[in-house]
Amino acid sequence: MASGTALIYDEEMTSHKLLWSDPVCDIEVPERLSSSYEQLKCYHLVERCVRVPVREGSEEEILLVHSSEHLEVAKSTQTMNEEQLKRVSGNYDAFFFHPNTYRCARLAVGASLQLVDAVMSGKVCNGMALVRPPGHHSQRNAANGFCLFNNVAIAAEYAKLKYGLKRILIVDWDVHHGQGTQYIFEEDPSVLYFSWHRYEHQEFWPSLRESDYDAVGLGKGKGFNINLPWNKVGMGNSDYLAVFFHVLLPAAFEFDPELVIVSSGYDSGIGDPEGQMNATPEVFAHLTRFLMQLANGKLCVILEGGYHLKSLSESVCMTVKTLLGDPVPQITGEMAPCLSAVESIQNVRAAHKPYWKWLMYEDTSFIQNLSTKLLLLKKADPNPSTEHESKTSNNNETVKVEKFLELHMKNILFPVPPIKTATTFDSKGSAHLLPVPVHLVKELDKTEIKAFVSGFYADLVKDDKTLLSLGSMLAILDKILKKEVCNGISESPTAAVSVAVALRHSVRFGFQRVLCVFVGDMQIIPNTDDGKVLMIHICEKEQSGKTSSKHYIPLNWKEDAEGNDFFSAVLGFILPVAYSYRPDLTVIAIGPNRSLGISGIFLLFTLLQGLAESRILAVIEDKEINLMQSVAQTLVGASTPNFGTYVPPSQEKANKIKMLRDQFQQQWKMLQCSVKDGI
Ligand code: X5A
Ligand code: ZN
Repeated sequence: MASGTALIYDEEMTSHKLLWSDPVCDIEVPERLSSSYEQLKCYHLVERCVRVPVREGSEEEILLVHSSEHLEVAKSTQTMNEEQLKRVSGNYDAFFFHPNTYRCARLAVGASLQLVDAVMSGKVCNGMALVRPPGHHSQRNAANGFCLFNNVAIAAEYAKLKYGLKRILIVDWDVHHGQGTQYIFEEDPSVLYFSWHRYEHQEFWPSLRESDYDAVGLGKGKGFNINLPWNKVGMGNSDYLAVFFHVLLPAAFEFDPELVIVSSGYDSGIGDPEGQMNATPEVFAHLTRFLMQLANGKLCVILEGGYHLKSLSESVCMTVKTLLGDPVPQITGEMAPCLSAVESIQNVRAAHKPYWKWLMYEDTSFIQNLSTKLLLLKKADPNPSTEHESKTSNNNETVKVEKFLELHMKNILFPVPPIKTATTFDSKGSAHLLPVPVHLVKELDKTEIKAFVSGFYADLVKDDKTLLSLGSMLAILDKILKKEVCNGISESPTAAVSVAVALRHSVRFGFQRVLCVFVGDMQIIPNTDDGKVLMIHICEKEQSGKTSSKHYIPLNWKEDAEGNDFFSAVLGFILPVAYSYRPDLTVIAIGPNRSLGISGIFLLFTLLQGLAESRILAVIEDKEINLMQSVAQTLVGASTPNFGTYVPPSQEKANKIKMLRDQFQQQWKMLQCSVKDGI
């Protein structure tokens, strides 16, 4: 499998700049590129990437998307004087030409294609291109919104042509609608275009009717254009994540792309004067991580907007750091989407229901008249979702955000241990099956172990085998708690016992929230009454008498024999609950009689790695020892696991998720994806 992250940057793209005064365009400055690159150097990320040179995109390549008229106009600006440049620029909505603009735009296209080549040839696994001018507003025959050529659209057409790709996903997390990209692909079912954007009921630029959620694509392309309009400013981390859980990710897994391209604008980040949103840089680490789970990890991130230099550069760094495989920081902020976001989510799900299997059994209905609903809700719900305050941005605000980010980044960034995964040698010698970069924890001798476990469930430790296994589990857990490793795997003759001890030990250590996902039959339920442990128990049979605690969630689930239908449970339930909870540590245990196949287990491990700063303890019952190697591979990040093809849940299972959502969404608010459910 390909590894490595490409970084493409060329200073020459800073030579395109505004030569006259224009308050609309003056935010698209060369420093956007140079300061992002400087910050990458600062975090020592540049040296960890594979440097790929830029090239000029050829005329032929530009013509994959644009008209020859458009190309000729652009070309003709190279020799113009300022007055002429100003006149041509005036033909477009929010664009400026400089004599070097054409050259830079060709480099921006070429950089994007170099990235596609590096990823598709297997030279690297993923990468980012820092380019100017941006691309996603640019249309077949027009420059628009600081964009001359549509870099991302050309990259997608190029990938289809050169590599014969049949399915490409474009994720446009820029705060503006990439209407250019929508127009180019709206009839094309081979490109799934997703965009969220500040919309404010069509008040916000470019103020198009076709930016709303009901623009789903045309002709054969119906269902392959997904618009999520933000009708309020101030959207934050939880709103973005909710859209990923309840809209983008299920669609993306069902679509099963062969390549993912991000139209990566950071004007959706905090402090941006255009977006006026509140999402902090680490949210981009999480979004990036999710997208890395698709298309076998083939991910091309191409810069679009982003006008608050500090916010932009920190967010770029979070993205590249994540592409490199570093664990992602804990997400900050209250984990509850706002009402307006939930309304948009509900509407886009309703609009897309006819086109997607994953929405087949969801009862979706459109919601209008937000203000009346809001009143009703406030009366009915003593604890309503929060509404964001609208705020105006000015210079003062920009400086405030700069200072905030300075401190914020210091708080959330943590040193990554040099070794990621810990395990112990076991008697059967299965450790040699594990991938290379694991840390082998020294076995303790019996008296040491006895001292170690004496405080725990002494009555449970009946035999040497259990004692030894607890000893090695605790040794591994200790490495995780001391941050010497990120994660670890231990085998156990009785997973339930190991888990009980692990949870107790972590809470004693001082962890406030430990998430435990237990797969299989479990005899002993540890004492979870202190609320410091949240247990999600995935098992085949209904468990009796354990449902009293609100920190014990039984999920009765038997994966289909034919395929894997666990996606809906993970995306629609487990992840939202886990993100609402924000654990300090995740324990995933595989016990006897597991009701999940290997791909379901992969899915759990991979997606839950985004939480708790990637701290995961895996406990695997020794009968399931054959899982060790694949789980270890997922944990060291050596491979992007293949989850198998998406299988939609049966009606019965869809109903189960729906019921669980209704039952728990007041407590775990990231579950909310419709307003009426919340009442
Ligand atoms: C790429 C991008 C924004 C244009 C805003 C014009 N363009 N008001 O973010
Ligand atoms: Zn933008």
